[in-house]
Amino acid sequence: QAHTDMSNTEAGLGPVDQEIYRHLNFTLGHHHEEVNKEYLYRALAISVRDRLIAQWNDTQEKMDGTERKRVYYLSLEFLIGRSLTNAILNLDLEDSVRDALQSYGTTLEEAAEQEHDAGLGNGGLGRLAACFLDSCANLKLPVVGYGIRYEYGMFNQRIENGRQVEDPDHWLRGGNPWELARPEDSRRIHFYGNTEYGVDANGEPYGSWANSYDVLAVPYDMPIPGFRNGTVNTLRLWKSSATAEFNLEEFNAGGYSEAVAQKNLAEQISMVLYPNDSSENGKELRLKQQYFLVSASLQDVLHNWVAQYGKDFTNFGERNCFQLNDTHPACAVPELMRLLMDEYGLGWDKAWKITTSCMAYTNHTLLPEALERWSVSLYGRLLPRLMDIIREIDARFMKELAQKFPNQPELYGRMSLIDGGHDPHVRMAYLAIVGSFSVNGVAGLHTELLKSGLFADFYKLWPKKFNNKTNGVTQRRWLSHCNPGLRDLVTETIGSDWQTDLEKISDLAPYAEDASFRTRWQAVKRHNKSALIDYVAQRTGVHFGLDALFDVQVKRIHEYKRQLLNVLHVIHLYDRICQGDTADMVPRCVLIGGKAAPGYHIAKLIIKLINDVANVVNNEPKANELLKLVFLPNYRVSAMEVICPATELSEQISTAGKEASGTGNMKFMMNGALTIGALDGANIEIREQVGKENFFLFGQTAAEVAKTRQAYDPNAIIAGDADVERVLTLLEGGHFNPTEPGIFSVLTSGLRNPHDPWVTIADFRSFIDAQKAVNKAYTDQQDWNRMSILNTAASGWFSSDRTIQQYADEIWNVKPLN
Ligand code: DL6
Repeated sequence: QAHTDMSNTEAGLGPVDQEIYRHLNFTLGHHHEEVNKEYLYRALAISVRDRLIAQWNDTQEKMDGTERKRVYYLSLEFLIGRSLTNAILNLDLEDSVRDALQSYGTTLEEAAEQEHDAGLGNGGLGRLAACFLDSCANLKLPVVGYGIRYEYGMFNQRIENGRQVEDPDHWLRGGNPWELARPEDSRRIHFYGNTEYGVDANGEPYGSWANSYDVLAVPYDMPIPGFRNGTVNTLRLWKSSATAEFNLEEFNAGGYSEAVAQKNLAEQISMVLYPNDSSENGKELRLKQQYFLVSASLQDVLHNWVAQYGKDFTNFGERNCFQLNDTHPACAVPELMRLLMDEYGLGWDKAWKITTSCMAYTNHTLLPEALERWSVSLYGRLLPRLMDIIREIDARFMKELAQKFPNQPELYGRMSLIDGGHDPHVRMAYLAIVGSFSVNGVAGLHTELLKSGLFADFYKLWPKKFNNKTNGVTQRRWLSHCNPGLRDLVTETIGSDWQTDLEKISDLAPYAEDASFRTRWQAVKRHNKSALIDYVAQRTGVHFGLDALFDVQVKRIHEYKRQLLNVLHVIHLYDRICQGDTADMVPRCVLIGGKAAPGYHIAKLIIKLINDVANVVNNEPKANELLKLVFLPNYRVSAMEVICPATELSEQISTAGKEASGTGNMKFMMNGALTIGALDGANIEIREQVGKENFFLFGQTAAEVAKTRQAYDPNAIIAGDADVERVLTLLEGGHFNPTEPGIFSVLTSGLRNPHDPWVTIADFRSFIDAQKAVNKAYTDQQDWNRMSILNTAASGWFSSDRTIQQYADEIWNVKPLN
């Protein structure tokens, strides 16, 4: 705190209320009687940002003034959400901001609502990157995030007649107070053209990129504040721009659209985030985005290196580490080679040694359709010099393999960076593995499956490269900020250290046995449930009951995540209610939310089904007190901040072996929800931490799923189980959509298909039984609250501070800046 006050005084900053007044009147020129909310938000945001800047400059100076190692987190996605409330929490400004806003007749909550989410990501992978940056700042680690400043983030989702409609998310429309443009650090990026070969003065052969079409990458920096520790790290986002404004001669000659065509083409690159979370899409513009981010960021790092150390790269590999967030930035491997060789004159061997000592790759998926492959012909046309380098890396790798494993042509074919066939493709994951010194998965099971399945050949070759880093989430946003009631109760009970050391939250465990503490715990949950009731009612018109069990599944809509299984359970409950079989039921409000990739028709049909089932269930008088179903539109970071504090049952029901980790599961647990889940991703570790008696397990294991799939007969299961049969009869008979017969037949025939990869029907019975156990447990509220407390108390392992400390110690080998 002393440090902060000092910085503010030095920076000439007055109390918050004065600063808001000054920015409102002078920075923004807003001097109306009635203060507009949008202006008030902006004035407040700038006032808070000013308080970050002195610490930001300090942190930067410390970074520049040291010869210590630095880390760069390269990611096509950073799903930041809102910055205002996060900065206020981290700077400990809440009280003064609340007082200041009171004089304007408003609240912090109302001001915060004015901020658009920075939705620069699809889901788990992008939000993980944001949690990681938060933890790096909290741990004072010299880590810079590099990403793209998309003009349009993740689309806004609306529901029309039960179907998803996508609207563009122009989040920058009102300006963004959380960024500073740094045009002086712009970098030039090449595309197209060809490679020219020659021999240099020393007789060494060289290649160079000729006749390229260039664009500029202009950086915008966002501050990433640590938690009350004087550290503010940087997220540098690149915007694309033309190298020349526009062709004035052409313009004057009347060719208006031709004159601006080049400019538009350049600006397209950072225009919009691709909304696909788990399928590659093969589009040229997407490859442009990947290379654009990577080249700009590597040039930036090399530029800073040369400014500090000159053109001596001897120690570059030891002092820099690039963490690749999935394969999206994997062209960093050939691009660093290119820059070191073509721009700085290093030979292949030196450049390769440096590159492979500073690249590290994180895999986030086991789904084959999500593994990136780029057509060699597209790659070679767009990035000719990189394609040459990839071929050379592959040729040398093949030579190494042949030496180690002679006469195994099948193995070489399997492991080559370029797959064979008449339309060859670059396998980006293999490029990342060959070019990196570390390869990690994101949960224990996921890493084991990578080693035994997808990357088994590489694991045999380089076992030491492979390691696990189980994901985590930041408890600052996902408990302190979003659940102030629980934060205060926890802090009053065990002190506040858990905010920076989540292991300490285990001190709560003994209080699970204290009845008066349980009563207070429950009161907080009910308060949060009331807030969610309002949120849902405003957006859907459906009213949840306060006494019901809040059963929630929010995440991207995907077949493997099995929202469909959740709906089958809701239909089963509805069917029982209609039959009057309600003896052991507890009232339940089921909330499902999430976006479907715009081209993913089955996922969109699942949304339609949820809405149609909701319509019937919510209008059935018999179900009124017992069951509600809602599809909450436009799920995003700020929605989760209202949802997770109020959730009692967290649905983590993916087919075992398909969800790499999951991170929503961790947020719910931290906020005292109980999990119903299969043994998949980080669910396994959640169950280990909290104990099997405090977790509702169902379904087959990954090994059992693999076995089931060899001889799967869902129709036999259906015929032998009256409950599932009734559910399918309702669905197939058009009960939920009599006006559009057969609209869900793709879904029902998928369930009945012996090749259904998600084996939903195989897990139905065990899911229904586990849900019955949930009902039973919920009937005893004392015991439920006890388990809820134990879940929060066991969440210490799932802090991203723990994850990042492991990255720092075991991959990056980097120490905090003090
Ligand atoms: O590691 C973050 C997150 C995991 O928690 C999810 O389980 C996983 O599905 C997600 N992966 C992706 C895949 N995208 N690609 N490639 O979003 O990563």
